[in-house]
Amino acid sequence: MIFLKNFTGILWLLFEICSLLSNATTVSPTQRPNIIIIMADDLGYGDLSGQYGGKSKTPHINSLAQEGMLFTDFHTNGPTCSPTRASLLTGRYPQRLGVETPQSNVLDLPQNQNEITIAEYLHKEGYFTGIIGKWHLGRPQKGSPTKFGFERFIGYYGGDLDYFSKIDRYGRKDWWYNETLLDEEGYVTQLITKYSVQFIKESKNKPFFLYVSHLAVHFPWQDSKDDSLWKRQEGNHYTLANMGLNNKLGPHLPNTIPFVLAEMIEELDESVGEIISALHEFNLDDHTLVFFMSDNGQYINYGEEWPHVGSNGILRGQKGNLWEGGHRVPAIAWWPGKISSMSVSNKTVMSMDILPTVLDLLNISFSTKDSPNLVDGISILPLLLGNKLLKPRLLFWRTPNQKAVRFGDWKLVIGDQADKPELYNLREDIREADDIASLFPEKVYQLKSELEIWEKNVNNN
Ligand SMILES: [Ca+2]
Repeated sequence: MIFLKNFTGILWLLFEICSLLSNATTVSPTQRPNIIIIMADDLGYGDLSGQYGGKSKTPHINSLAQEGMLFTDFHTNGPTCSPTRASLLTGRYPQRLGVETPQSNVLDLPQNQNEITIAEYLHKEGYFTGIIGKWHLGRPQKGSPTKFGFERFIGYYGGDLDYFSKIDRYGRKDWWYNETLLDEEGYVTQLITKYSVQFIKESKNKPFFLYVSHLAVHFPWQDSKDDSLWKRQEGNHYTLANMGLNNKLGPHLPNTIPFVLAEMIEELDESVGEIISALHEFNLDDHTLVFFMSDNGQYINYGEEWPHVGSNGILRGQKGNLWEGGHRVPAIAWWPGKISSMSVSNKTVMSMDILPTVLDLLNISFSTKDSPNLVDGISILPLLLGNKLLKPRLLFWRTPNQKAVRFGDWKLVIGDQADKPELYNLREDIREADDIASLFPEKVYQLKSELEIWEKNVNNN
């Protein structure tokens, strides 16, 4: 009997071990990983050095890529700030939230009352949640991050900010601690870094979700040493003509990154380095998943005054449009011991995939406050943890000026002339230089039909 009892015990033990091994990606409540999203603003596909081939010095971001997974085919849901940020936080197409352009009120719109942000999901699970930096999804007080799951918000509500005076484009002070205006000296990139590290330090004994939402490298282009130069002043209204920074972005030489932008990128890189150092210092590196990404493509030029801003590498187009340069961006996932180092993924991933991935990791079901809803993104956890294939899927983009649909290597872009869609095969023509629509009328018809179905679907939601 004793033998049988022990034998049963051993079998049970083996069963438990097998269960644990088969559920290696399932996370127990006591081992829940921290989640950090580091979002750069307007950082282009060709702005970083290393694998992305840019001219700036980005050793820390390059290390992040070497220790984790670098994506060559990562896309933002919009070619501008707010649409991408809305999709990142909700896992849904920004069109479902009624946002296709940069705008101040998104999550606080009446139609979006049922949306649940990634911060709300994680806060409910006991995570300490914070956003440090740019929000751009609502205005105080009704549209504050603290109304959407973030316990701490240190940053700004608008689309951009003077890096020193903290004045927005409308001449308003816009630097806050939750709903209270802060009057604080300092260069914004460095302040975001300081508060992010502080947040990590404070929460090192409990799981946390930290959204580090950088101003860098959005205009007005100012590097940390330019304290004495032009600054926005309270009460002045900064229009499209002067939202940049005089002519100090230069030298405006083709195929180089302007000095000021290079400095800004290097400051961003320093920030990533300090955040990773903090994780090492507090022994959090082996249970923290870090996503680094940009929110849209870079400006190649910003009108005639700034003819050479940044780089989208060999991609066509820039911020605001739906050729690849507008929405294919740098992205890296990092989790030592879980994500294989030196991985490079050419799988197509979108910003709306982050929320379903995190929910998958924590075994949380997607839901809404009081009605059935749709998650548009997919979990890329199998890709992150095993470099497995993702199912082929249709992907869509839309702005007031353009629409695009992608399936595999094929991409259809429809612009002002709706009767003349452009068709590209991205595997053979990543520059989108050869419109082959006339050679593949059936492919054009098929993708256009899928786009129409999608538009009807998102317009009704
Ligand atoms: Ca942006």
